[in-house]
Amino acid sequence: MASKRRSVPGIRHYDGPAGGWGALKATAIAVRTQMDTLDAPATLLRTNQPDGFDCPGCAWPDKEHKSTFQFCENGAKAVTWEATSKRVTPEFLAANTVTALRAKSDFELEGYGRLTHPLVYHRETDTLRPVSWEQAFSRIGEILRELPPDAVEFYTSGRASNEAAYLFQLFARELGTNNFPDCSNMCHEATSTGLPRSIGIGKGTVSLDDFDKTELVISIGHNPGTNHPRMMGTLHELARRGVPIIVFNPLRERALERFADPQSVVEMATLGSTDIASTYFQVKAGGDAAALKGIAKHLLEREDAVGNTLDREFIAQHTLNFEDFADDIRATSWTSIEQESGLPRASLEQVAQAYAKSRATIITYGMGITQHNKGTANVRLIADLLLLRGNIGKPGAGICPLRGHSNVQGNRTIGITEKPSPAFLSRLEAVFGFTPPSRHGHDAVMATQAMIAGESKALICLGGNFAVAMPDHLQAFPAMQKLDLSVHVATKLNRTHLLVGNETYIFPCLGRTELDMQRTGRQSITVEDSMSMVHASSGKLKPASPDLLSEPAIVAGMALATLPTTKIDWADLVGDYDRIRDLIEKTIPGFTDYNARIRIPGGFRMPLPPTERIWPTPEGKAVFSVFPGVDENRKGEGDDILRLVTLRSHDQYNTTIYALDDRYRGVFGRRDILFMNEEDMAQRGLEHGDRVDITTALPDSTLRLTDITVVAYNIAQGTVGAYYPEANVLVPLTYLDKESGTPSYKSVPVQITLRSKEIKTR
Ligand SMILES: Nc1nc2c(c(=O)[nH]1)N[C@H]1C(S)=C(S)[C@@H](COP(=O)(O)OP(=O)(O)OC[C@H]3O[C@@H](n4cnc5c(=O)[nH]c(N)nc54)[C@H](O)[C@@H]3O)O[C@H]1N2
Ligand SMILES: Nc1nc2c(c(=O)[nH]1)N[C@H]1C(S)=C(S)[C@@H](COP(=O)(O)OP(=O)(O)OC[C@H]3O[C@@H](n4cnc5c(=O)[nH]c(N)nc54)[C@H](O)[C@@H]3O)O[C@H]1N2
Ligand SMILES: [Mo]
Repeated sequence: MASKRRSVPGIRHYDGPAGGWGALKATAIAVRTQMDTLDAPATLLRTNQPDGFDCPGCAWPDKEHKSTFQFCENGAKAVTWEATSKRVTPEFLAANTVTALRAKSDFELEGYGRLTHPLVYHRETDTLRPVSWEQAFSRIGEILRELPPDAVEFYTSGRASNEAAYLFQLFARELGTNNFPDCSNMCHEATSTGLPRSIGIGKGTVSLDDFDKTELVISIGHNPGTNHPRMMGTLHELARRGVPIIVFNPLRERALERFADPQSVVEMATLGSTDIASTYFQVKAGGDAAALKGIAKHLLEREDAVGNTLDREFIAQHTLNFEDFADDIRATSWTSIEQESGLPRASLEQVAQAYAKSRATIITYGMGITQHNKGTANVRLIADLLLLRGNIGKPGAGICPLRGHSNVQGNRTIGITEKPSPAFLSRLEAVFGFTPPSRHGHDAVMATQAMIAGESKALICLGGNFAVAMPDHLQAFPAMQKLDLSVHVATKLNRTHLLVGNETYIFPCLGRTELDMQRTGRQSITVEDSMSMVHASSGKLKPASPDLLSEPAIVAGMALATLPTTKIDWADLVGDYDRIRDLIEKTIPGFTDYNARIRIPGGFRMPLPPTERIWPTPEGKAVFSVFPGVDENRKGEGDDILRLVTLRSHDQYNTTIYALDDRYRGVFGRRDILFMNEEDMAQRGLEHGDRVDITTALPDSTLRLTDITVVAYNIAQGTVGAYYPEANVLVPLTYLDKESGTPSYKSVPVQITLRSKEIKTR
């Protein structure tokens, strides 16, 4: 950091490691401000235990779910945020109009606490009022029955359990639509779309055991210190064992540099820490394809020169299309690779050499790879690189996409998809006796477009904060307000709920931590983590209010009221979730003995044929993909264009903002900032603390974010960073990966203009 930089309120250099005592302190604050401190220790101790609940924080697995309590700062925040003692009461809602609440931030809205009653929007008074469950369901049924089924959108946020999501898709399909926009469309859709072509399944192939056996980890485009904190324990262990960890990330993320493990008595007592990344490459935003091709290029060069670099036997026996891939890599010039990635050839050669030396390599990746308009190609290039040395289907090796929401992977497995397979649909028909629609439905962007066009008239959200998570709020927000009906199943209030349509219902549901009692007693739900382990989760806390229903009960209530001739015994399913799992077992492969196997602590693993070198592609082999060129549609961009990445702070869970700090990046009490490289600042005559306007630099774009403070930061040249969701106003709805539909949240071309040299005082 430069020495004589002017001081900017809320911006302080953070020098320490990630984790450590800072993490313990942050946990204590989360507990103190949200929970009854008497309940807190017992609740936190039940996180990810065999008889407890699955942490709603992230999808990183646990060793057999029976390890001793794993301390996790952000897991604790997620739990305390749900188990808070604050409540949004009918009195509060009577005293605050929806218009007034809509002016609040998501941070303030969620801060009011848990929802306690089913609510209906009352237009005359502009308030949300309690309504009975029966009345609400029956009115929703009336409206839905009048609409063409394809005018209804069924949104899922990946927290929903397998059971709730399964009922949700049954409801939609019995009604007659495959409109399933879901959070995965904004997240790992590039994985779900890209990997089946490469290896036959749209999921990762590694397990925690593989991390014990690996000789090299390449970590691309994810920030585990914040988003998958329990992964830090694994990386910490690897680093201490001397396993190299090579990082590609435009930002210097502290946890990937240095980490003090709160589980380590020695590090905590001595204020010590461990270096995590053995080498850290600050690739340009969107430059990963070029970097991956550079690594592959050196491997091919080395194979030609000295041999013994590629796994020739594996390639011959298990793959197709190698020659086309190799031709394209040979044809890609080092100049274009260096220019696009922002990394020198020597660095990429160094990675290739480390890779050639390792007998078992894992590549982990996150949103830095998928949220690009070449996201699917990025994912396939990662698979290609692994295939070159036979790194799929052997111990210690494989591909490891870090999933987002704690059950986003499970939601896809049990049928939340706008493009269902004919096999799945015919099983539904055989088991339930109705004919599900086979027309493809809408993903998240298509659903928003249909709402904007006035073609979709109703939106039912199983969790989430749909409009705020989506790009281009200027279009998405008014589209919500044009709907005939919006329904939100939620734990807390957010801005999407308040974008009320003609009629709007908000349904408060039980959270993961809470006791779910039904006809047959205490229920468990099930979830699938990033490593395809399916296990049970059951809460014990007293529900936030006696008027809450479980997610399965709410979905069933709506379905019963909407489908007069339904073929499904909804009440029976809600009374005993084992019955829902029986149906999942009958209609979806991989769930044999579902109910028995989730009763074993730790659960079971979904079948992953590539781990045994069985490739469920049409050709029965793994397939190399060709990604011609290196760029992300940069053609025609001027020199003054920067690439914006939208980021999560350390104090947020997606659109849920726990607090306004981002400790490891040295930001405190504010989010209105733009991280910028000092060279880029100097070129534009900008200083640390200047206030700027950001505009999206695409033809016809008028997208703009004003009065943002520039912060000099260790970020790759050509790349700037701002917080999600505030910066979503800059992301065009149609600027996306055409293959997967994923918005390019991490590569928006922008221009920066000076607004004021005067530092903002707050
Ligand atoms: N505490 C907490 N946990 C979470 C979440 C949360 O918000 N808070 N969200 C959950 C969800 S839904 C998800 S999807 C995951 C998200 O977890 P991550 O995948 O870690 O997502 P992001 O925070 O968006 O960060 C992506 C990282 O990629 C880097 N990056 C940006 N652009 C590029 C690029 O072009 N190339 C490369 N190589 N790197 C790039 C950024 O600098 C950042 O470090 O976490 C899940 N867990
Ligand atoms: N610019 C930009 N935009 C992005 C991203 C980005 O990196 N940059 N990331 C994208 C990604 S990866 C994702 S996954 C999406 C996230 O999109 P969503 O999943 O739609 O958003 P969340 O913020 O996770 O949803 C928060 C809300 O979920 C509700 N909730 C919490 N717990 C529960 C529960 O147990 N049950 C129910 N029914 N509701 C609950 C609460 O009401 C809370 O307000 O955002 C995407 N948008
Ligand atoms: Mo996500």
